[in-house]
Amino acid sequence: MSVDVTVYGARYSVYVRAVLMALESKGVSYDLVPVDIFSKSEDLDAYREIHPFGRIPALRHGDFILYETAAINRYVDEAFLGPPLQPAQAENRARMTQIMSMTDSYAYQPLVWDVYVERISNPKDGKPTDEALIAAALPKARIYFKALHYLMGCQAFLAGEAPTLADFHAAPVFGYFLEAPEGREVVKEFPRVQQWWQRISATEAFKRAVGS
Ligand SMILES: N[C@@H](CCC(=O)N[C@@H](CS)C(=O)NCC(=O)O)C(=O)O
Repeated sequence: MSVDVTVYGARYSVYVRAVLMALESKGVSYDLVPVDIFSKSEDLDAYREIHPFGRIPALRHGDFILYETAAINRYVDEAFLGPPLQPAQAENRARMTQIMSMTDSYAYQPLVWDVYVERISNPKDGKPTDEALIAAALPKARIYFKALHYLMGCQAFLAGEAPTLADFHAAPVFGYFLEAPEGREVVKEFPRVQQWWQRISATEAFKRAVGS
């Protein structure tokens, strides 16, 4: 579908990846306009006209500008044709929202920043690793995985039998966490969650979003 859609951000961001997964799943074409949050603050001044908090992503569809990933992805699902990305049934829809919020509140910081950044990204950049941060993050990761294990039950995806916005929120966070050896070890304790990861990471939407 050729429409006037722009995503502002960088492909390395888990939240940008979540939005790209939604757009890819809907078959919506988009331009990715680079915004590097690690650049000097002055470089971000123009971008703050779009996103006053200076975070990525933001989305523009024609004249309509939107930021906050959960809002963007709901809009993408509702504004464009393509397979539904939110469950029709109220309970599953609530689960989807719950898992998106859990991922923001309890998983993003420990899995991405405390484990991935400390174990993988810092050494690559010649920075020291804070082992205490990693050690403190792993029990938090276990709580998150245990909750996902129970919430997803025997369904193929986190909030039903087809991928939803919950999967798009969680998958990029998993992708980074699993680069760390500790991450791979922890996930082995949760076979249902591990099987989900194999399913979601094999989707074209995920592969295109991460640029593989
Ligand atoms: N609540 C925001 C979070 C977005 C977010 O934190 N993005 C990160 C990159 S993954 C960012 O822009 N960080 C820049 C910063 O913390 O200054 C959303 O849902 O879009």
